[in-house]
Amino acid sequence: MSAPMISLDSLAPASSMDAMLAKATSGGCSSSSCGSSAKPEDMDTAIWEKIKDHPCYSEEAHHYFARMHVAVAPACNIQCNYCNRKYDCANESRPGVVSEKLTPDQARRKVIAVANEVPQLSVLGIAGPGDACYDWRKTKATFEEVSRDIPDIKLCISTNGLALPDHVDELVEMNVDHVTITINMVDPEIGTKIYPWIFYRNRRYTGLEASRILHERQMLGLEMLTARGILTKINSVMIPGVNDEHLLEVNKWVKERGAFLHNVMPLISDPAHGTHFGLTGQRGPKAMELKALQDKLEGGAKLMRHCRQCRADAVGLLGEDRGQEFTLDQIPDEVAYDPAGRETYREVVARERGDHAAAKQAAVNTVKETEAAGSLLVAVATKGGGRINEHFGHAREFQVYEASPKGIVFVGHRKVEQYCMGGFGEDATLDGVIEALEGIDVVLCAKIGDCPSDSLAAAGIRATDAYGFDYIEAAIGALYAAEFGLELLAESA
Ligand code: CLF
Ligand code: SF4
Repeated sequence: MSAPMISLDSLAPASSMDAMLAKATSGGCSSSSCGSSAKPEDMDTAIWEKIKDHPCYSEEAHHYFARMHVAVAPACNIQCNYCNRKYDCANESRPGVVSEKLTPDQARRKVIAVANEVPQLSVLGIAGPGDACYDWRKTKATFEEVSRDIPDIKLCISTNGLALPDHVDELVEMNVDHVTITINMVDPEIGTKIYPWIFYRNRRYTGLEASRILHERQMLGLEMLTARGILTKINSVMIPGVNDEHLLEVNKWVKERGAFLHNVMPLISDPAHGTHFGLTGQRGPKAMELKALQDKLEGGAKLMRHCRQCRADAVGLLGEDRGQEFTLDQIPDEVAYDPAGRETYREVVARERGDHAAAKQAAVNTVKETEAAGSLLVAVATKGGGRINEHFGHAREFQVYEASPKGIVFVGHRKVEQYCMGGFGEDATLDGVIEALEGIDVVLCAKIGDCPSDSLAAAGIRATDAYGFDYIEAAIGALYAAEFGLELLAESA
């Protein structure tokens, strides 16, 4: 199989089309033959136009495009048992203190600075650290200010839904066409185990009444958004023993009300975060428990499986966080938007993703044609661009794909501590990486040494760098065909 050596990640700093194309075509790329559209055949064109550059709403887009969050909305109107207000909103973030809360003008300057430096940027999201709809004045001002300078940036919000119905008309006016609602229950009895109180119409409610109001407002908000053609994503936090099985019911309800995606995220629970669940010993699900629930949900509302539970001030591709490069002290008082980098990047991506789509389709066909009965769980080290382009020891996460007679699908990711620092690997870190790769059959990466490869093998996980820089699905297709009899699997490194 040919292995064109492109990393779109490496294209990012190049500012001209010529420079980006020169990098893209080095190593034997054949991209010029392909069209710019990778639209799935079964998707409506209008919907594809809305999601094709949104890294959360399209799994395919998340290989190419970045989002940034601005932490302009610190106030919240409910209490979730998995949240400590000193930390990011768990609607959209892993627990970790937001570095800086921003005013709308500071947010505007930060977005422009990021857009000038990160050509992958396509979406501006407001995901707290409180609730974007409750802290509405600042959310609205931020969107209005940024849209004036960067009219083509997509606007996206995340909310608990309580205040959402009050702002749907303004969301339409502002052209916000992606809204996430966190819905953890459709049975208020279960809600009492997750929400101790809400604050609604100047009154505090507790117990069953609080959960009933929240539930009704969430359903109303979802129905209003669907009626206006805004794409909705439902986030649900999977809390073992509380709402895990109940999320099957949630999935049915939100599908009936027009949700575009359902994103089931694992509870992150740690006593150090100071949350009710953390302090009372409520555990989060293991990776394979999450996958089992997601597998059960297949066939209902379409699932998002590539969520990274971002911080409320995250910047970059979903698997990375470049927030520390854009703290306020590094941003000038006056900053002007230069669209050249983003425009050029999009042109290069349009060509690259056409090639990627063709390679993916060929690989899926290969897998289906083998008529094998088995499945393979494959963990991939990647820096983006849809390719196997990260060294095993440098990976901070692995993307997980399942190959089976149904095709090749992205089924999740596993976060790990970087194993190799400054040329040396720590055994203890490697043990943690191997633990995180529980259930994985094969690891694909751009490079791996004998030591980690042997340790993985001892744990029953094969690893190879034989497909380095290939498209992910193309490599998995070849691997699957080899596994089930067509060719011998490439030798481990
Ligand atoms: Fe941000 Fe959320 Fe918009 Fe994406 S994140 S507001 S929809 S731009 Fe995305 Fe991050 Fe998951 Fe959220 S990976 S936590 S789903
Ligand atoms: Fe925390 Fe978000 Fe829940 Fe509010 S909605 S309590 S900020 S997790």
